[in-house]
Amino acid sequence: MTDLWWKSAVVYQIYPRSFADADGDGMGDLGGIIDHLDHLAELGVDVLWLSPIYKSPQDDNGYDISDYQDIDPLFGDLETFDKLLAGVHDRGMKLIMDLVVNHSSDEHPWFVESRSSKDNPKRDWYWWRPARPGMEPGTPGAEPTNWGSAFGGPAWQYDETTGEYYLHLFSPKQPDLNWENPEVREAVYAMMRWWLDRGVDGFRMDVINMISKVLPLTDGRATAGAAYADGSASYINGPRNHEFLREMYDKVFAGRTEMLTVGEMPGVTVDEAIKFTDQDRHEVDMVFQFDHVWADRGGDPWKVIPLQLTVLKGIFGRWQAGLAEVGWNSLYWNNHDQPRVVSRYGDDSPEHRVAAAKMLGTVLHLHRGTPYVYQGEELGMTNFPFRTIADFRDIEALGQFRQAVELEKKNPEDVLTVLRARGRDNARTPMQWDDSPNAGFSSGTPWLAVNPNYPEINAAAERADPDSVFHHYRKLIQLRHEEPAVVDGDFTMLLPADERLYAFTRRLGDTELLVIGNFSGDTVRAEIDDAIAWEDAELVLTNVAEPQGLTMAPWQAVVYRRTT
Ligand code: TEU
Repeated sequence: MTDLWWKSAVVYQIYPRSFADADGDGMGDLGGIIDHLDHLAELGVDVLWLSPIYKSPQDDNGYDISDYQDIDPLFGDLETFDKLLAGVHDRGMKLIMDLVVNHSSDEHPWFVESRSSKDNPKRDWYWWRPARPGMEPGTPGAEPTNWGSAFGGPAWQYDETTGEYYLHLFSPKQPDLNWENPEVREAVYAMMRWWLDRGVDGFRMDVINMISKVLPLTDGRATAGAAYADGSASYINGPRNHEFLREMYDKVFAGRTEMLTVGEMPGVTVDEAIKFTDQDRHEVDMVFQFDHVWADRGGDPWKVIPLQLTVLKGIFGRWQAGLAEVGWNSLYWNNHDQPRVVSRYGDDSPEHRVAAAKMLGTVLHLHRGTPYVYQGEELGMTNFPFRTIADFRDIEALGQFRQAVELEKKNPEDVLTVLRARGRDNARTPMQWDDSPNAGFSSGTPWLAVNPNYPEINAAAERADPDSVFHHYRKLIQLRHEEPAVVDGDFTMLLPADERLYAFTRRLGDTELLVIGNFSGDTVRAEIDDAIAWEDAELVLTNVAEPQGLTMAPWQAVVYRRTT
């Protein structure tokens, strides 16, 4: 078994275009990250994950890559990257890159060649198919399968050069790479080795459970009222997924130590995740599952259903139990695709925001797994007050809005209500550094508006305030570093039927931790076995000035420790 240093680590995700702008063009960059490394060192995180900084037409903010081995001029250059990497390593942190290889940009030279003719040597590097038999190529409904793409519209783009279609599960500017072709895989592995040789410490792998497709590609099940069918049965956890990741391990990671690999896997099940993260199988160290961030959506994509705490606890409980013996969990509330958790599952009103943000952080970080903090989460940043569709920049929001309103005839206000609550731009507004203009993010015009609450919510104010969300996150990270029961303790869910309290214990040897979070604005007594004894235990962490034992104030969190 290799060393599992990442079990006690906390990862911090940076979305570079929204983190800090050093050159005043309104767009975050590598220089901005370098300028703020001390903020991250003070927070105490062990690993930084950078969302894509490679050369890209920026159709999906860099998740469409046209050169995997260069930096986009928006962000800097390779020399600045090396400086950043050195700055990270000097502070005892590691740096992992985003690996986006389910698809490339349509402007990548591989795709430019591939589309040029049917007999180009790179033709088979992507998924080309003729029109549906009997249909006129390029006409509505002639797509090779009936699948919709993640960003609205069909998953196939007609290309006049050769009269065929190419597959794009995301934007038309993100053609899917054909992983069946060994040359594609070798090219990806070579590129990965090049980054590791440069000194990076691993990868977060974008939609890596979509790289193996079920052959032949066939129609998905259509749903009434939807313009396109869901093709996911043909590409989620496909038949060669494990084989490809094992091959990647052998050809890229074997023999290298202190690496971290995390696979982003929408729709992954517990059973599959056990296999993906079983250290003996040599695939990835951990996966990002989605169940807990899909807990507020039902069958109708254009409805937000209020969080039911019992559902959320059921999901986490299942994942904690499933990966208890074999495998490992990643833990996250936020990333660049998710709305801000304090607005989503907490309460972002002035009265409760700080307590709710700390409570949510506490509950998450005390689970078994590796926690991820997304930029601004450590400040309790909130969703943005979007008004109209014109306020959004995200290709997903714009594409889905168009499909829902124009093709599916949904009520635009209903669609907007969901985008306001769940849209990805909520996470992408600029990082709030201080109370100067543009929150200290940029001296130019930010590419996406700054949240107007920055005079109250910003890093400078929080670093100076010992009771801030920032210092609470710092303590959570420190607790993981110092208390082995947080890392290795087993997990037992308590009060599974309670709709307001989230309670569990962690035990390692004779150390036992009790964690309770109040997901409500009510004062609630935690009726657990042993309550009186627990009230005499050591209170390791809380978020209220005058804790009343197990009588939980609104949005309160407690962590107790005892030795038995
Ligand atoms: O996201 C994958 C993914 O499943 C998204 O569709 C996500 O579930 C959705 O956007 C939530 O609203 C990854 C990246 O994280 C995302 O930023 C990219 O747009 C996408 O892949 C394509 O690369």
